[in-house]
Amino acid sequence: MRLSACLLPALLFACSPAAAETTAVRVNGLGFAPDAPKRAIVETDATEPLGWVVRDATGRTLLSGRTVPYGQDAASGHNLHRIDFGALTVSGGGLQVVADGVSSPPFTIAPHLYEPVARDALAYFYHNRAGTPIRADLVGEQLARPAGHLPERATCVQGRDTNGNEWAPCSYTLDVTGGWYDAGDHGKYVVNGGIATWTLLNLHETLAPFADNTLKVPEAGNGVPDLLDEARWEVEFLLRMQVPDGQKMRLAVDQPSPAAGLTFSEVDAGGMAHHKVGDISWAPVPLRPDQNRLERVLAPPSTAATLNLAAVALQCARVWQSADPAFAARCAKAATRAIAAAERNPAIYAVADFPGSGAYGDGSLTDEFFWAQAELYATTRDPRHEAALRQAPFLNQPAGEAGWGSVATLGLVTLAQSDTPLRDQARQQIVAAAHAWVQEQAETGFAIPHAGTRFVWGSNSGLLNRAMLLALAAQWTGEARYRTAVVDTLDYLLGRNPNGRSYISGYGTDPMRAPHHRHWAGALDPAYPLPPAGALSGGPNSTSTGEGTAGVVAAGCAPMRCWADDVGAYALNEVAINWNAPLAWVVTWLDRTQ
Ligand code: 9MR
Repeated sequence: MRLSACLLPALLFACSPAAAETTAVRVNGLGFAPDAPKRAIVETDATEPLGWVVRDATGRTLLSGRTVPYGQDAASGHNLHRIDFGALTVSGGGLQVVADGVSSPPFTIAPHLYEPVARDALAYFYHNRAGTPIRADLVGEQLARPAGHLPERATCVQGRDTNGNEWAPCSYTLDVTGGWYDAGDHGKYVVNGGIATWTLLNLHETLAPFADNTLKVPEAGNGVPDLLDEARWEVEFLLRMQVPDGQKMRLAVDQPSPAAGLTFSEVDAGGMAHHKVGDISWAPVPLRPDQNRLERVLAPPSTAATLNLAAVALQCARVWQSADPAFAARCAKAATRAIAAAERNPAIYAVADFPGSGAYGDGSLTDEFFWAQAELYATTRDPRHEAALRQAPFLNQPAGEAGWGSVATLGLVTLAQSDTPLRDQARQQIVAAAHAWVQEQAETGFAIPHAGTRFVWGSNSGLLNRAMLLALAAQWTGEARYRTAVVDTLDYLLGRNPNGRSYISGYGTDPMRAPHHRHWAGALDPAYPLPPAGALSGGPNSTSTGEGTAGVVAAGCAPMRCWADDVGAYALNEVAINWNAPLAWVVTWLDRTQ
C-alpha cells in the first residue's frame, strides 16, 4: 500500500524507507463539521516539509499542501509535523489524509457528528445507575441488567482502618439507595458525585439542551427536561448521605492525611455528609452490580463531602425552582443544614483508610468553601456574600483546571453565568485561563490545550474540563481560537494522539473497548457486555507506573503513550462519572453551537 502510494508521482511523497518505518498520520477518526478547523499530526523522522493530500473514498484528491514541521515532542516522544486542512469544507465520508505515502484512518466531514456522541455520553449515567433495573428497551438486551443495591441501607464503617486507627460505630443506618456507581467500581462518593452532578446541571444552565423526551431515560415523558431527570437521580442520593440532625460522632478533627495515631474528638456531625458508601472490601472484576453481595458501609462524614452536598443542593434549588418547587425547597433546606455543619466542622478530612473503595482524600478545603459560597450567592443573591467572594484568591487569579479535588472553578463558572455584580470578574479569570491554555497548544506537538509531560490519572478529563472553560470563553468573547482549542481537544480524544486510538467507546479511530468496569468487561469475559458507545477512558497516565497499569505499559513510556486498552489497567483505562460529565458537556456544546 505504502509503496504504491509512494510511486504516484503526482503526490510528491518523500519515500525514504526510514521515514516510512516510523510515519503515522493521526487524525480525529470521527471527523469534522464542514466549517470546523481541521488538523492532522504526522509522526515522522523527516525534518523537511512533506507533501500531503486529502483524498476521498474513491482516491480522488480533494486538497493538497505541505506539512509544517513541529520538531521533537516530549509528550509523545516523536518528531512531528502538522497539517492544516481546514480549507476543505465539503461533506463526505471515507476521507483520508495521506502524507509520506502513509494514510490516516478514515474520517467524515459532515454537520452534527457530535450529536449522537452527546446522547451516548449522557446515557453513560443511566447505564451506571444504582438501585434500579437498567431496562432493555432503553439500552438493548446486551447491556440491560437487574437493579444493583436495591435497597441499599448502610451504617458507619467501624473498627480498625489500614493505619490501625479505631473508628467508632454510629447509632443509625441510612437508606442510600440510588445514585450512580462512580466508575469501574461500585462505590458511590459524595465528593465525586458533586462535580459530576454540577457539570450536568451546569450543562443544563448553559444550554438547556435536552428537553423532555429527548434522552433514553425511564422518566422521559414526565414533563421535565431529561437531563434534569438524570441529574436528579444523583442529587437524591447526595441528599440521602446527610447525617441526621443532632448526631454526635467521634471524628478526626484537623488531621488532613490518613496516618497512624489519629486522635478523635466528639463533634456534632448533624447535617454533614458521609464521604462515601461502598464495599467493605474490593469486589472482584468482573461482577454485575446485582451480584455484588459485599457488605456496604458508610465512610465517616467529611467537610469536603458536606460542601459538595451544599454546593450541588444550592444549584438544585436554583435549577428546579420552576420545574419542581417542592424539590427545590428540599434542596435548599439540605443546603442550609450542610453549610451550618461545615461552618461548625470546617476541618474534618477524609482520612478513614479502609479497602474496598477509593479515597477521594483532599487536604485543602478553601476551594470547596469558595464553591459552596459561590452557589449560595448565585442562588440567593444575598449581597452579604459579595465582599468575601470578591476578595477570595479564586476571583483574583486565572481559573484553574477543575477536578474532583479542585472545585473553585465550578464556583467561578457559576458566578460567571450569574446575574450578579461578580459576573464580569469571574468571566475575566476564565478567559485568562483560556488564553493561557491556547498558548499551551503551541508548546506541545499534538496541539492540545495542555503543555508539558505530566499526564495524571484521568488526564482526558482534565483536558475536557479545560475545554469547558475554553468553550465558555469562546461564547463570551466570540474569538475563534477558543473554539478551535475545543475542537483540538476532541480531535485528540477521538484519535489524533500517539496511540492512534479513540478514548471514547464507539466513536473515532479504533475506539477503546476494554475499560476497567465491573459490568462492561466483555473483553475479559464474554459473558459480560462490551461498553456502550460514549464512555470516556481516563487516558494516558505517566504518574502511576506500577499500580493500576496491569503491567501493560512500557517502562519509561512517553507520557502520552502511557496508556493501554486493558480491563485491568484501572489507572489508565477506567471510566468515571466525573470524566463522562465534561465529555457530555463539551460535545453537547460543540454540537449545539455549530
Ligand atoms: O479520579 C481519581 C484520581 O484523581 C486519583 O488519582 C485516583 C487514585 O486515588 O482515584 C481516582 O478515582 C477513582 C476512585 O478512587 C474510585 N473509583 C474509580 C475512580 C477512577 O479511577
